[in-house]
Amino acid sequence: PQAILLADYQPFPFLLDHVALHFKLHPTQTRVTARLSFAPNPAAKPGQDMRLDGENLILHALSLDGRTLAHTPDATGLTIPAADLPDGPFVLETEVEISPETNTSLDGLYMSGGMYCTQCEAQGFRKITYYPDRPDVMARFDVTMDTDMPVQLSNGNPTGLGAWHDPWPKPAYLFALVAGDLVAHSDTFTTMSGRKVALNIYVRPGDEGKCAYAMDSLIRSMKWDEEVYGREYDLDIFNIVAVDDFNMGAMENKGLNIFNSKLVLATPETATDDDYARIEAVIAHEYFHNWTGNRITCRDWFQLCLKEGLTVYRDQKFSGDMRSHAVKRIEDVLALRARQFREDGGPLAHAVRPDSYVEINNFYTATIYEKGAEVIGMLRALVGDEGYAKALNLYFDRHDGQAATIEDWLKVFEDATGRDLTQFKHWYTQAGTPHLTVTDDFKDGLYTLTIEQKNPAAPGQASKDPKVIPVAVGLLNSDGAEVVPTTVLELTQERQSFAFEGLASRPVPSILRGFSAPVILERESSAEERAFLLAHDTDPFNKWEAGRALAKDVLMRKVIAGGDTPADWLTAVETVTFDETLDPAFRALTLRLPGEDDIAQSLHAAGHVPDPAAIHSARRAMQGGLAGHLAKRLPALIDGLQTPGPFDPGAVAAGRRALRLAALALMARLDGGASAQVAMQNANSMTEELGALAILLDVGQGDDAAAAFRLKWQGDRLVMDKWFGLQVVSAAPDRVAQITDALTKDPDFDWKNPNRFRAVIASLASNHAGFHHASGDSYRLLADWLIKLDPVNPQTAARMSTAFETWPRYDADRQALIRAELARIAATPNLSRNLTEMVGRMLG
Ligand code: DPP
Ligand code: ZN
Repeated sequence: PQAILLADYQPFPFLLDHVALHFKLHPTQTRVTARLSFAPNPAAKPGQDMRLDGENLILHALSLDGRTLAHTPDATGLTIPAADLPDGPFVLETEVEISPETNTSLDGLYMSGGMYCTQCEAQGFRKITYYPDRPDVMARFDVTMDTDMPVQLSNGNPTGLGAWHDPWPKPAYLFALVAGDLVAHSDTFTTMSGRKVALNIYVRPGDEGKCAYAMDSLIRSMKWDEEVYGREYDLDIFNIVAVDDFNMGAMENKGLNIFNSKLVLATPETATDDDYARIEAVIAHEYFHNWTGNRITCRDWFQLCLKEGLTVYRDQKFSGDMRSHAVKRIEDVLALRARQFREDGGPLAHAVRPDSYVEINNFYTATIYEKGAEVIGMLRALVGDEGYAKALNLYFDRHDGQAATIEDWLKVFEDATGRDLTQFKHWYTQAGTPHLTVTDDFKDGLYTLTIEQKNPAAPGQASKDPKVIPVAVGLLNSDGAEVVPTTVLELTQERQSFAFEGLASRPVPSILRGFSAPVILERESSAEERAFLLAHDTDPFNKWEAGRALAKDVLMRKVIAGGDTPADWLTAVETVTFDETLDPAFRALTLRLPGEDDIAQSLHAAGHVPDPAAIHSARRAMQGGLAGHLAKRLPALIDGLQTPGPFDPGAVAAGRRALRLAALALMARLDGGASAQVAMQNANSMTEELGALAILLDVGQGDDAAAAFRLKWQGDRLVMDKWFGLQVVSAAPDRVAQITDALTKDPDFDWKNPNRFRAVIASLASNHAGFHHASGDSYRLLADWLIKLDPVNPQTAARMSTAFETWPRYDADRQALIRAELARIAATPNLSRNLTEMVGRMLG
């Protein structure tokens, strides 16, 4: 397949003023009529052919200004030669036939649980009708439909049953249509200018009692975007629909967001605290896209981070405001390191704004999203809050209604603040995670920090210029008092020194506060210094980070050289765990040991070859040592954290549950799971029920509990996804392939449903020691399933293939095993473009 290059961008030769669509819905023979009103684009070279995208369409009629045309489409679209096109405006009309029921790709118009629904980002609209399916072609839409379904939805405002008018010009990827037997959970929102907006969350009958939290999150998001960004909603109605079969988390279609049902439906009995937090975050994310994505969209798909990085940045801040900024930041950085640093350090590394792709769906990645958000956080650190606010206002003023680029985005910051961002742009164009090395010196009251940056090579990018890196630093004296408050140092050279004067004694530096840049910080530091920062740092992120770095040092040393768990770490963790002045959520995070994949990543970076089995046993031994050390104090901690009374999904109560479960997990290492059994029996929330079950499975005492859990939750798809996933995640390394294989033969393993497929097959990859078992059984199993899924749902198959991206870390035997599976996938006949590209990049 041919790569598409950023450098080849050309505007579409025609402007599309208006689109009228009519759908005669039928499971296998839907007819779509499209009336497209075009005019020549003055910004493009005149006299060009018109190329329309179209896939899997049966063309029944084609006419231009009422005259029938006889052009024959090819496999990817339809060309109308310039000679057949008038000089001025014209109307092109098509009628095509499509088959939603047999569309298993969940891309375009498809059916899920008897309802019609759509997913058009990035390029699904071309499976609905012939169209210039690119984000810089923006048009006003009118939609009508013909169906017996009681609920008939599309974008914009309703003008009758199944008739919709969207006044805001939009690209086709934001189109949506839903028709089904649905019920609504409804509310209203009055905007800052006093307009009343109808809000509906549509679900299948029986689920209407599970929408309250999503609705509450939506209302809070709408209010937040008014208060913090001055952005008001712009239609009379905002609809959300929950569907069970969905490739992504959710989709921001104008006025009609479509969500994976797991990110909408929640009750205390069925959803965990993590589910609640994700629902809140994703509802906000999709709503925030209304301005950052929809009103201002992307010129082309290379600019995807323009809307995704910014919208992730916005939803992270929203969640921080709703919950705890410190805890949210720690969680975001944990996820960034686990997913983005992993990606950035392997064969799939790519820039936040890539300059080439084969299949755009392969670029909905942690780099575009999460690193894209980090880049905006850095920009804000460099220009300040006021500069950021000015720049964003200018962005909305200048680009509203446009399809913009990263150049436009940076220009807005330059114009609003006067700052030159030429060097900053490297963050968008260069892949790879920078490494910072810090050394320090103290003499006669002068403290000097010397920071060096190294930008490692990435695929297609060998040498790199230094980046501008905001490094937030604070200094503490030996009593733990802060002598220099947080200061942002701007590292612009490869090696640079920063001086602090007038200090009475050698300070302890707290570097990269708040994780001010997405970099790997390398600094030789003693266990004493880390423990000191864990006890005294005023920056909550770095306080946690000190504890994590300490735990990581201990764990890595244990993997490499074996030996006991040092007492200074045990004491430091104990102090935090029982410090009642600290947020329980923070204490729970401090109790969490670095994950096995994280240790493998760090060992590899330090020049070792990670042994997954050794990492697994060292980590378990360290947990066991911690449990033993805290033994006497655990029961009181567990009892004291009980949360009686009605379930409260808020962050404070969730933090208490998290700490209680962390303590129960340690306790299970001492009592064989007896306390967890009791907790499971008395659980009054899914968080506790599932958490206790995970603990029991982890200590090998969960079989009966898992069977009982299944009986109880058999009828609830979303809860059963959790059940499936947990069996795999908690399986002992030498049993994981066998257990996974058995689960795939379960009658409830509906593998065409992405949530269920992910629950089983993606969990296989997240059981680090089990996935990398020396037998290679798990590698084979994953490859078998990717090959099976690919013809049915290439997007999900390709996404899941990233489990293999870490192969270069491991020993020669494992490398050979993984590469053999990748080669086997690559050799499969008729492999999708999606999976072909992924496997090819991983093989290098
Ligand atoms: N629906 C996905 C998201 O919101 C893609 N835009 O990020
Ligand atoms: Zn998004």
